[in-house]
Formats: sequence, structure tokens, C-alpha cells
Amino acid sequence: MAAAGNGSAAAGGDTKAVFAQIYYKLKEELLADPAFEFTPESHQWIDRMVDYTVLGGKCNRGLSVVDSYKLLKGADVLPEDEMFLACTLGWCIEWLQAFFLVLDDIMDDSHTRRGQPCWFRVPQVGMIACNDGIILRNHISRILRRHFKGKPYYADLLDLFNEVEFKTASGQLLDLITTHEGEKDLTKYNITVHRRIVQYKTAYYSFYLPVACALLLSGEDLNNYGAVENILVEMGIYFQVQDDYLDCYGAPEFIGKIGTDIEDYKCSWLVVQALKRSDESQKKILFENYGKKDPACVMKVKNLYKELNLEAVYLEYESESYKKLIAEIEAQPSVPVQNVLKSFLHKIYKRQK
Ligand code: DMA
Ligand code: MG
Ligand code: MG
Ligand code: MG
Repeated sequence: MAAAGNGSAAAGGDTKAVFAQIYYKLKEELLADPAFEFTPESHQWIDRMVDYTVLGGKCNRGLSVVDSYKLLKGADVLPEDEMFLACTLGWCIEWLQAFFLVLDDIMDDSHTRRGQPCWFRVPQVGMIACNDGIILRNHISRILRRHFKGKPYYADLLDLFNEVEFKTASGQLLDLITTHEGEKDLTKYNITVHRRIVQYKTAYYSFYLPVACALLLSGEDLNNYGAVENILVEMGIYFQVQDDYLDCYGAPEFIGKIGTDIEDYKCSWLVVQALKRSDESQKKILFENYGKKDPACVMKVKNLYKELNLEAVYLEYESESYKKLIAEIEAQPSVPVQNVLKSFLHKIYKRQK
């Protein structure tokens, strides 16, 4: 995505490069953690596992901490120590994402992620991936302890990560129990159910968390930012609708993953829209084919989506959401806060991956 506005292309490019470098420092510290005596084998395992699961994404969430902090400060360039702390918090979010994705891919029975096999699909990894997920989560606490213990906002930072992790795991629970064998019931799927799932599983960690990290780093009290949280949660819901759309319509080579929502009986935004627009015979097609692994069944569902013109419904939803979000953002009293929110929105509007 292009760096925001007037001549900041170099600075934007620089942010990415600095951000990327800091990853190696953080990993090195984790691999020299005095709390554990690494054996050569465990050292090599963690080194490879972290590279495999944390790297390779767009780093939108991580970079947003840095971008947001700069916008809040009104500075294009940050002193080295502040840049380091902002990037470190950004990486903590990337680690949190890696933790959730490693486990999400097992539970969703996915095959690829970021253009390569899911971590648990790698030979010799398998269910060790469950423990790797736990280790990734623990790495966040290790990083925060090393670099933030003693800061006045350390307790708030730990509390923030804990709260967001709880919300995300609860959202994953909602997502997973709708697809439980024996519980499968398309008549239960509607936009309210969808909204509840995606609000929790995606919005807090992907949107609220990066901005909340930047606010804490700026010395702000998060209790004063309820309205900002609400807008970010709305943006996160919009982002997950895009994810649901791309699961079906994105090119796997481009989005780096092969969609599984139809096979997995997910309460996707697309199936909710299809149910809402189907007549009885079309509903029958959904009831008979949704949630089956058989590619012929998947194809019937996709053909129905086409017949119902869901691509057009989605385009309409995108521009409506954008308009609503911009209006809410512009009603915010603080201009730096408006800039943070707009910059985040522009990173995702009409995204193709
Ligand atoms: C993603 O839901 C949510 C979390 C917390 C990882 P998803 O399964 O739709 O994500 P993806 O499409 O990336 O597997
Ligand atoms: Mg998934
Ligand atoms: Mg999932
Ligand atoms: Mg998805």
C-alpha cells in the first residue's frame, strides 16, 4: 500500500525496513532467553518455527502501530528508542496473529497460508503445532517483559493483550461451535450471528489492538477512547467481510490461502447474504450442498452465489461501509485521531488480499 501523502514515500519505505530488521533482534533475544536452557535441537526448532509462522504476511497490523504512533505525535520521523518500542509492539501483534493462525489452520483444516503449507502440514510438525502456538503466545509476554517492564503503562499493556486475546479466543469459539457436527443448521445463520462472530474473532486484535498500543505508548488512558474503539471494531467487521468474500472470490496465488469456508460450513458473510436472497428452491441447493467436502457440492454453492449476484451485493456493501466509516471518523473531535483512523481504513479499502 502506498505511504500516506506528501513526499513521505521514503519515510514510509524506511519504516518497513526498520520494522523488518527489528524482527531479527527480537527473535535473537527469544533464542537467548535466560529462563530456558536451549538444546541445539530446540533452538533450531524455535528459530525455524518463528520464521515460518510469524513472517510472510502483509504486516498491516504491526506497521499500523508505528504509523498510528507517528500520526498521534504528529511526527514523520521518530527518535530511535521510540521507533524501536513502536516496532516491538507491532511485532507483538504479528506474534499474536501467528499464534492464532497456527491454531486456526488446524481447526479450519486449511491447507495453505501465506503461499506455503500451513505450519501443521509441514512434515514432522503435525500436532507439535499446538504447542508451538502456545510458545508463540508466551513469546509476547517475554518480549513485553524485556522491553516494557518498568514503563508506567506496562500493566495496561499486559492487560490489553490479555483482554484482546480473550475476546479473540471467544470469537473463535463462536465461529467453531456453529459448525459442530449435529448442530449444523443453516436456518440459524443471519447477519446478527455473523456480526457477533467476526467482531470478537477479528476486530479487536486486528484493528483495536494496534491503535490501543500506539495510544498507550503515547501515554494515553484507553478509558478515554471508547468511541475510537467502536469505530475500529466496525472497521474490523468490514475487514472480516472482505476476508469472507476473498475466501471464495480471491485468487489463491494472490491471497496466499485456499478458501475452506463452504466446505467448513462457516457462517460466512456470503452464505448469510445467499440465505437472505434465496427462494425455496435456491435454499434447497444450499441446505443440500453447504458444508460438504465434495468439490461438486462446493461448485453448486458457488454457482448459486453467482446466480444471486453476490459480487454486486459485496461491492455495494464495500462502498456503503466506507461512507459510513468516513462519516463516523470525521465526527471525531481530534484531528490526529481522525488521521490514525483514516490511514487504517485506506490500508484496507478495496483490498484484494
Ligand atoms: C480468522 O478467521 C480469525 C482468527 C482469529 C485467526 P478465518 O478462519 O476466516 O481466517 P483465515 O481466512 O485467515 O483462515
Ligand atoms: Mg481459517
Ligand atoms: Mg477460522
Ligand atoms: Mg477466512
